[in-house]
Parts: sequence; structure tokens; C-alpha cells
Amino acid sequence: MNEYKSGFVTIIGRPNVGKSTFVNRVIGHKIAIMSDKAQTTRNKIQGVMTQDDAQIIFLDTPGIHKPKHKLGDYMMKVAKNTLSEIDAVMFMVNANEDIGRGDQYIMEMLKTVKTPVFLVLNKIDLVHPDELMPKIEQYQSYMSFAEIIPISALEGHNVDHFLNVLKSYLPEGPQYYPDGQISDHPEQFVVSELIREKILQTTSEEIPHSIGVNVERMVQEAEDRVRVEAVIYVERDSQKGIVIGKGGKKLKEIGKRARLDIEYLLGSKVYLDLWVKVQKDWRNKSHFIKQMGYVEDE
Ligand SMILES: Nc1nc2c(ncn2[C@@H]2O[C@H](COP(=O)(O)OP(=O)(O)OP(=O)(O)O)[C@@H](O)[C@H]2O)c(=O)[nH]1
Ligand SMILES: [Mg+2]
Repeated sequence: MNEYKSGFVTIIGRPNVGKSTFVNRVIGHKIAIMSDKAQTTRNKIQGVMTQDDAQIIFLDTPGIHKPKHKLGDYMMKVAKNTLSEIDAVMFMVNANEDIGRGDQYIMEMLKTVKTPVFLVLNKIDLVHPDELMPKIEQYQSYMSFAEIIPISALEGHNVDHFLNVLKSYLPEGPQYYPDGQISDHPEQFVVSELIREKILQTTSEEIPHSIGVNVERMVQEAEDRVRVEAVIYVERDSQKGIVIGKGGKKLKEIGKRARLDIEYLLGSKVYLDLWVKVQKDWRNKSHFIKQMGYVEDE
């Protein structure tokens, strides 16, 4: 009989390449929010995949970019810190885009990593198979990879094959987490992320990057209902107006979409109370960033 395999695998890549989409697919639940906006993920999100022969803990990380404020600095630290004490690295890139400076920067970092690095070309549903080989050669001219695997995280193409290859690289090890545990984040954090996701989906331009969501209270209000009170922070008065919308229409829409997801997460009816507040330049205020739950690991 084969021994049980387990390990920690970090996913590194530029913003928007599909890291969170991949994690949600292999976990089979939505634990990391996704959007078509760059820099969606701000924290390290741990997703636990448990199978009969292996347990793999995937670390979804913020996309690597040049930080423009303290929150960005924090996000980059989070991503880079995941490169130590892991068993493998997934370097995820867009199969339908050319290699960029961000990718080169990441590969410079990865050259010093001791564990196997996999080049994962995501979004192959968007490219013709003939276009893949030249892309792969470009990446190979920078560094060598343990394996190179094209996938589509969105549609699931080749994901099982990738997982089998990945498993073959992992050490024999224990099942770290019990069956059924899929994430390491408390519900409160996931709830605030679901609200943030709905804002990302319904707003554009500067709003997605300027918002922070803090769940202040979650109480079982009635036997079948949870009351969630959350504050959406923006950086300027004008942004507050945009998030609330004409006659409160936008905020209502955000609240409705978020409530449905939260009800699904909690398995209970939810009363969602949303407030919008201005906190000038919050992304540069260390104490506020901490208060919002962006706290560095010791
Ligand atoms: N066509 C296609 N789109 C994909 C695929 N994987 C992800 N996407 C889309 O790419 C966008 C970004 O996906 P995310 O999973 O949020 O990307 P991310 O790498 O986590 O982004 P950050 O958190 O900002 O670093 C979303 O609109 C996804 O639906 C794929 O395999 N094919
Ligand atoms: Mg993400």
C-alpha cells in the first residue's frame, strides 16, 4: 500500500492569474474571493484539500505587484513569507499573456527557493494549443522548473492531472487537519471577504482598491437567524456616495448579493446591516490596517 502523502504548497503569481479560482476549485468550496480586478486577495488564505491518499494545504497569496501604500507592503510580505517552510511552489501565470516584468521579478525570487517549483499556465481555455509551447519556452529561458503544467482553473481542465503530479513530489506525512476542515480562517473574516467581493463585482475604477470591510458583530439573533453588522470603509466622501448609490440602490444591491452568500456559508437566515464610513487614507495607517485584520504572522 502507498504511504499517505501531505504537504504545504504555496501559489505565487501576478494579480489576476487565477490563484484564488484554483484554490476554490480544488477545495470544492468558495473560501477565497475572486474577481476580475487585480489585487483581490489581500491575506494568505489557507485551503485544505483532503483525499484518501493525501492532504495538501494550498496557500493562496496576494498577487505580486509593486506596492503603493502600506496595505500593499503588507500584502507583498504575506506572499513572500509563504516561500519558506513549504514543500512545493506553484508559480501561476496567464497562458494567454506574454511574460511580464512582474513574472521576471517573481522568478528571480523563486531561483533561491529550495523546494520544487511548478510552472502552472492557467487559462488554457483562452489560448490555442499551438500557442502554448512558445510561451513555455520563454519561461524556461529564465529558470528551470520541476514540472510545467497547463490548466484551466475555471473550467477544470487538467487540474486532476496536475494534482497527481504534485502528489508525487510531496513527502510521506500525516493528515495535519481533520476531514471536513477546509480553511483556517474564522467565519467573521470570510463574511467580511464575501461583502468585499460583492463591492468588487459591482463597482469599478478606484473603489475596489480603496475599500476595507470590517465585521463588527455577528450574533445569533433568533433561532434561525444571524445578525451581521459590518462597516465598509472608503477613503473619500465621494467614494462613500458611489458605494451607497442613488437612493441607496448600490448598497442595497451589495447587501442582497452578500446576504445570499453569507446565508449559504452559515446555513442560516441572515440579517445584514451595512454601514459606509470614510477613513481618510486608511491604506497607509498601520494601526487601522491591523484593526481590519491584516496582521502579520509572528
Ligand atoms: N478564462 C479563464 N478565466 C479564469 C481562469 N481562472 C481564473 N479566471 C478568471 O480570472 C480572474 C481572476 O481570478 P482570481 O482567482 O481572482 O485571480 P487571483 O490570481 O487570485 O487574483 P489576485 O487575488 O488579485 O492576485 C477572474 O475573473 C476569474 O474568473 C481560467 O482558467 N480561465
Ligand atoms: Mg486572489
